[in-house]
Amino acid sequence: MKNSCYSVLNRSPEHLIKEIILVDDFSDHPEDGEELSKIHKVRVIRNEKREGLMRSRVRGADAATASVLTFLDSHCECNADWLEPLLERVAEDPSRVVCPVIDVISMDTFQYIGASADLRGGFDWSLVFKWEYLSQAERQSRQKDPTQAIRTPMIAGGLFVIDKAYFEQLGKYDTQMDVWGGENLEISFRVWQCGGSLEIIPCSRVGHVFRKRHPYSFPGGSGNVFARNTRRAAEVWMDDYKHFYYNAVPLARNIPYGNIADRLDLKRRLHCKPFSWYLKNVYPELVIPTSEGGPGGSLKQGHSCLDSMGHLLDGNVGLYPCHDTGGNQEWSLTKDGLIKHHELCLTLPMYAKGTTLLMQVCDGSENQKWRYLEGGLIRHSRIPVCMDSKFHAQRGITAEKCDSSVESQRWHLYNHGH
Ligand SMILES: [Mn+2]
Repeated sequence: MKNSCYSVLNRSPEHLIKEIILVDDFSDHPEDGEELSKIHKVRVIRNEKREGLMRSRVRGADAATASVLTFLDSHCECNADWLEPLLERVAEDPSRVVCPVIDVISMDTFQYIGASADLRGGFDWSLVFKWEYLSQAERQSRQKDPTQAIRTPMIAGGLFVIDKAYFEQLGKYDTQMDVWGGENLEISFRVWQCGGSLEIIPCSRVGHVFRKRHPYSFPGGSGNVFARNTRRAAEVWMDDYKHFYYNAVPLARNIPYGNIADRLDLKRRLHCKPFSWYLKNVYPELVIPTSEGGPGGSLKQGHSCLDSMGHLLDGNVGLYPCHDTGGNQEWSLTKDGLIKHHELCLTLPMYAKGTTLLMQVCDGSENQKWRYLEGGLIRHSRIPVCMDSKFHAQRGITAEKCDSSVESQRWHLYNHGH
């Protein structure tokens, strides 16, 4: 902590640092803060109770008097000349939110390990952050000019510079998120969709100590807090694409995420673009699971999967323990509502409840059109019947009156390779 402060003070031009605000999130050792507040330019703010990262950061930002904010974690070491390239980008255009390259400081030995600058931040449909290599074309262009900014769909989290007025105009952080996690996702969607941009500036490097585990416990378990925060981000920013997240993380469907009316209001007020715009313009590499020709998937109920049982044309289908290797369990739900097993489509041969579904040649007829609903129901597009497995042992999968409380009608779409 002390070293973090000294690295900021010693490796930045004096006139560019107005103050260092440390937020003590109700730690067990208030005397540490008192000690740190003796350092030149350091101001310590102590929370009255444990607030978590988002509310603490907003509190620190509100207390800041400079016109540009630099967020850092307490376990960082700023490298030589780290600050100027970041401030320059923001001075040129205050809607840029910029990050340094994050080098790795070993948790065990404190060894400083330089990270590749050919990386950017991305994610898959589980909405977990990951580093990914730049495309061939981007790497080549970087070889010509290694100083150029790298556009990134997502920021890793803690370390970035943002114009203070822009941070406020954009709605700071979602202060109803708890503890930690998911806030980087939320701010990344928000910046891009509401007219800003996110960049990694390769001329700036800051070391960060990566912990193997969290230093404190999460109330309700870390998975639940993470899912709650992530749900808040998905519900506000992802429009209908949130269903791909729920398909990838079915448990998240049951986690209450609180009230998001304020955030939706903010989104309207700022005239933010839809998630489809973000996918098309910022992150076209993220594969949409149901697109035609995409990787096949499976339809799961607990540990069982929808299975062709080796039947062919005009055969029925059943449930079988999932083996996750495709084959008879490979299904894709296409954009136009077909449920395909290779060239066959799951068909409702008669418009009557209790009818057994059959695999027939895909012909685009209405008997083959389905809709995947929130909660996992798969409803026929014309009549209110849903795919049900309750008679699978006797008759195969049948179409029954839709009822979201029935386990045998709830299906989770999994996509291989994601
Ligand atoms: Mn950290």
